[in-house]
Amino acid sequence: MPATRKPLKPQDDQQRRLAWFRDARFGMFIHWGLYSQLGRHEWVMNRERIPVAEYEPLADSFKPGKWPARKWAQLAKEAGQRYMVMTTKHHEGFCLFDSALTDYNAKRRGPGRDLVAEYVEACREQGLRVGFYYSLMDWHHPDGARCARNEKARRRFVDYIHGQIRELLTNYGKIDILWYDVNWPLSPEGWESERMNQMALELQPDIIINNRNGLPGDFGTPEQHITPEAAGRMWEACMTFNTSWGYTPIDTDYKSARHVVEMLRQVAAGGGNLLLNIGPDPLGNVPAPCPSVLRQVGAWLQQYGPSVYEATDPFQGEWLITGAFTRKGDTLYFHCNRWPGSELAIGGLVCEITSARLMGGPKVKFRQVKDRLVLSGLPEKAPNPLTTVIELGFKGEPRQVLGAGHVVIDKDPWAAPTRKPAAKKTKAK
Ligand code: FHN
Repeated sequence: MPATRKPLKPQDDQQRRLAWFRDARFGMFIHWGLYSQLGRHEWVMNRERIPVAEYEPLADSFKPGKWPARKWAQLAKEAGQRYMVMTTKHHEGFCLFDSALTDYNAKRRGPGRDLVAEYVEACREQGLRVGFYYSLMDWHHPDGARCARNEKARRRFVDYIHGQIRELLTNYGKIDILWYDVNWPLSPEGWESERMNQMALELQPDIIINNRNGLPGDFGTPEQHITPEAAGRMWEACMTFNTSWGYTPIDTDYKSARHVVEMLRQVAAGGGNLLLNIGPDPLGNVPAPCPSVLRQVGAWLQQYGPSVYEATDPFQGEWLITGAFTRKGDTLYFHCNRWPGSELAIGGLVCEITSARLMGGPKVKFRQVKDRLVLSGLPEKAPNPLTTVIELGFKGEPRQVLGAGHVVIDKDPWAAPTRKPAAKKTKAK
C-alpha cells in the first residue's frame, strides 16, 4: 500500500467488499487435517488427551490422494455453492500450507506438497471464491497456551500467528475470505487483532473478515443454528452435515437434502448465508451421503434458485405446517415442503394478491377473502419431492399477521395497521 494512503478503516468500504458475499448465499466448508486419519472428530487430540509427541507422527502418515480439492470444487459447483472455506490450520497446529515459520506443514511432511495451493487452484478452476479458515488456538505450538501467562511467549506466538496470516495472504493470489476461529486464550488486545485485520486488508484490499478474532469483523458466524444478526449486519451460519466437522465415520446422522433446502430458505429469509461443511477422509474422499445430497440440492437450486439467491428482502412470516416464505420486493416465494394436495390455504397475508404460479411453471387459481388465501387446482402430488416453490405476486409489500387468537378481520384487511389513539391521560384529581 503506498505509504501516503491513510489506512482504510474496515467499515469505510465494508459494503463494497461484502457485495459478492451477500449474493453468494451458499458456501462449502472443508475440515481436513491430521485428525482425519483418526476419524474421531477434529478435537480428537484434545478429547482423548493425545500427547503432542504421540500425535506428531500423523504428520508423516498423512498421504492424501491425487488432487482431492478438484473433486470438492466440482461438487461445490454442482451443489450451487459459490465459495469455499478450507482449514489451512486447525487447532492441532498442522499447516496444510508451506510455511517458513514451522516444518509442521504439508509441504515438509507426509503429503510433500502444498495442499492449500491445490485447494486455491481448484476453487479458481470452478470460478468459486476462496476462503481460508485459520485457527488462532494452537495445541502444537509450545507458546500456544503459555502465551496467556508469559509476555515473551505471547510476543513470540502473536508474531508467529501474524506471520502465518501474512504468508497465507501473500503467497496464494487473491483471497476472498479470512475465517478466523477460536481465539482462546488471548483477548483481542492480546492477539493484536486490530493490527491483524489491518494487515489483512493491506495485503488483500477486497477481503472480508469474520468475527472470530474477537473483533466484530465484516460478518457474524452463528454456528449450528440459523439466527439472523441485527438488521444490516451480514452473517453466515456454519453447519455440519452430520454433527462433526472433521471426518468421523461413526457419526452417521447426516442432514437430508430436504433439510439443507430448508436451511437455505431460512438463511435467505434472514439475509444471511449458509456455510455447509464436509469432512473428507485422509485421502480426500468426501464421505457418503454428502455428494449425493449436495447434487440433489444443486438440482433443486437449478429449478428454484432465484427463490434463495435473489430473495434478499427479509420476511419473518408466521409458522405454517405446509411451508414458509422468502421474499423479493412484492413477490413471496412459498417453499412448500409438506404438500397438502390440490388445495393449499395460507392465512394471515394482509396484502392483496395479484398472481400465483408454480415457480417456473403454470399459473395457479386463487381466491382471497380477507386474510384467507386459498390456492386450488394444484397437482395432487408435490411437483418437487424436496420442496415445491409457489410464486405469489402482491400489490405492495406483502405482510403476514396471524397471532394466537382466531380473529377474522372485519374491516378492509388492506388498510395499514391503525394505531390505537393513546389513552387520554386524566389529570390526577
Ligand atoms: O472448535 C472449532 C470446531 O472444531 C470447528 O472448526 C468449528 C467450525 O466453526 N469452530 C470451532 C467451534 O466453534
